[in-house]
Amino acid sequence: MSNIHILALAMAAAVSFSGTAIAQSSTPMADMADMPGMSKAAPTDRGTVAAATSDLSEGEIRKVDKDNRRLTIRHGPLRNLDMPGMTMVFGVSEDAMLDTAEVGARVRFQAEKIDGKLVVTRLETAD
Ligand SMILES: [Cu+2]
Repeated sequence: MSNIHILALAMAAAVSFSGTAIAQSSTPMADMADMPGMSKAAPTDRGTVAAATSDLSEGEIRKVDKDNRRLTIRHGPLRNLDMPGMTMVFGVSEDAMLDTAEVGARVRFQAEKIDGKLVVTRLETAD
């Protein structure tokens, strides 16, 4: 009885896994389709997303949490993450960022999703 139960759960997990894989694999495909000559076919700003990953986003430091290695940043739109402006908490890729960041400071930064978490991977003060 319980073996059947476990099998059913495993199958359900396998199905949701493959669903995830399909969803993820569609992203690089979409990027590959973004060739310069195709911009008329896709008149959104999707075509600039790849280029924008090297662009830094604007933000203002709202909180520095050294104990938990987190920064709260009020940020403008994050084009690489398809995120509108908001105030939110980020992890940091380097501890030095926690020293660079001062509450109230204007910054330029890059955030990336790493292992499902949003992490600041570049941080510069913007004065
Ligand atoms: Cu956000």
